Amino acid sequence: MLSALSYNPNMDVQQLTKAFAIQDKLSFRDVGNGFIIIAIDSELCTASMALQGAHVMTWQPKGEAPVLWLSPDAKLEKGKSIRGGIPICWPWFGDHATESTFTAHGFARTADWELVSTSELAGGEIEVVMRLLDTQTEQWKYDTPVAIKVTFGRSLHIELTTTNQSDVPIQLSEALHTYFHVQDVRKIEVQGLDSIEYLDKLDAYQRKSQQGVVCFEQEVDRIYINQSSDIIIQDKVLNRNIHISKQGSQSSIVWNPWLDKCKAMGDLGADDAFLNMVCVESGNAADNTVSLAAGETHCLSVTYSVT
Ligand code: TA6
Repeated sequence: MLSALSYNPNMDVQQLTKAFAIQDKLSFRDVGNGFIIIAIDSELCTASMALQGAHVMTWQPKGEAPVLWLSPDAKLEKGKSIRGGIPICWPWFGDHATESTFTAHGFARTADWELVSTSELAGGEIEVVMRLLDTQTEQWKYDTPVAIKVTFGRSLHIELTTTNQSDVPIQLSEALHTYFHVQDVRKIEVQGLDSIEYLDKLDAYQRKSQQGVVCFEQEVDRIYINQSSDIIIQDKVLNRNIHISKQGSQSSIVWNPWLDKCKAMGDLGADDAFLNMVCVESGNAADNTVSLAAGETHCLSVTYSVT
């Protein structure tokens, strides 16, 4: 049942403000042509989130450098995916398993999600709940509503919940495709993947085993499988660790485009933008595709924190 306050894609900033704003903490902005974002500024953090795709764009705990990376050339336009932040790859990760013409990483990240609720929690965190109820498109014929709950505080907590309301089992692959800000990708280590098997996208998806920490001296594009433990991004220049702790996720994808792909993609902001970002994505992909029985619910959740 839709609550009276559910956002529909036609609500304007004034209507959203009346229904969902939190004085001095959460406001709405139309950044052009009806592309509306949520702006958060609390005692704990600043953040922003696009209604399209329920896309967290920025998150910065007070007193910290930004934790997420957002391209200065990110397109904030209807129907275009946003380069950076946390794109939601759903209901498939990467290229569609059988249809090469289908949108890479699924359609959730450019869909019009509904805003269900905003609230301030006892500890000062700001919680935003959004959902995508109408999931049946020409690329996906199943009734599988998906909801996201984001808790913005000194840590960032995200829950992505899919319910299979169809009467047949579905195959779901997904990822929170998170772009993290680093000072120099050549001077970081991604820890926690030692001895984990991965599919190397840059080598015909050959199966390999990670030796020690992940370092970056060239393009990296790997799907680590059967992997559920915590990951740390150690930034030796910013002298900080970004902690990634997840539930309901058996895969982690590690990606940096490096120079040639960064230039070719053209929306990362500068030829050397790859130096300031790394993707460590928590999801279920490849061997870890989730088979969801009729009526079953699946939740992928992750918490980011900085020390
Ligand atoms: O997660 C890594 C990856 O699949 C890369 O292969 C690259 O395609 C990246 O995602 C970005 O994809 P996008 O569709 O957002 O340009």
